[in-house]
Amino acid sequence: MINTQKIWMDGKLVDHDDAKIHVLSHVIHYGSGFFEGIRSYDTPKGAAIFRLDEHIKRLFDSCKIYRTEVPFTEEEVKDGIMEVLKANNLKGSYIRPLIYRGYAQLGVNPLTCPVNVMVSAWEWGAYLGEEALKYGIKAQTSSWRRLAPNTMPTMAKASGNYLSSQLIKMEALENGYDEGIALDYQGNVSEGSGENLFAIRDGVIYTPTITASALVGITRDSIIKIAEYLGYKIVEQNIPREFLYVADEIFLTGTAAEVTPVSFIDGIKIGKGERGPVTEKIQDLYFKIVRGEFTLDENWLTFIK
Ligand code: PPE
Repeated sequence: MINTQKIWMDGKLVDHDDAKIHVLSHVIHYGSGFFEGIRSYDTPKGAAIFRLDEHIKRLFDSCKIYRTEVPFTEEEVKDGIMEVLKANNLKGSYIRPLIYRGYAQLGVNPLTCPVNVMVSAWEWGAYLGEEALKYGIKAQTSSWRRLAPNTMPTMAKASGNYLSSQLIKMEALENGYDEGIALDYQGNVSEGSGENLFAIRDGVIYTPTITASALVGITRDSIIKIAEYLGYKIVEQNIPREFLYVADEIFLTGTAAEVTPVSFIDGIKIGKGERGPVTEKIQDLYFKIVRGEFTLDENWLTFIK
């Protein structure tokens, strides 16, 4: 069970055990939910949420793509997040807001169902384990492709999209890997089941464009800015699968995964098969920034009032 006490549901804090929805809710049957994963960190100036504004904007963008009118403003959802963090006495946490189609009717058309909003938060450590942050993970190229354009929009962080991620993740675990990396519909590198990907070769940092069915990751954006600050050249382009094998370093990024090195792909050693020096430099600065020990952009941290 998730260790949290108070959950915000449609504007009110409710106890963990009472935070329930009806089994006939549209979202359960048809995946009609839109969510975010956000982290807060304990900083020297108190607890702060990393890139809150960008996460809430993406949440509302996801809703807009699916013609979902949210009965709360962005500010109200942000206030809800603050309330949840305070009510649960959280400093470092993982925050999960979800906007979903609730219960009225069944049938594919979501427009007949109400739009509900919930926010929960809890302590969540390293996504792929503490060791992974230091030594890297073993990944496989997934046999599952990411969603093709004109099928389901990958700019929306929609619950239904995560059926694709589940197939990628289960296959990787079943085959003894930590994570799966999916190709897009054309066979170029897309992303991990819950992370964007970066590959380094000869000092240049490459990442797939968002047209390769990758989520518009907020950590991805932060890493691009951090890498530029550190003086690296960053290139967003199509990346063929085999480029990964000959890369000097690879790492995955995400709110949950933070900056996780990849040491092997499909059994092939990447670089020296450990966290590389560029990855370490970027990872270091990322952690300093989220923990409030270094400021690259003062708007990136929202302190808990
Ligand atoms: N791609 C996918 C498919 C994805 O789910 C995430 C986040 C990212 C890229 C990175 O996006 P960002 O967090 O904005 O940098 N995945 C979230 C959910 C993970 C989960 O297991 O749940 C997350 O990291 O919070």
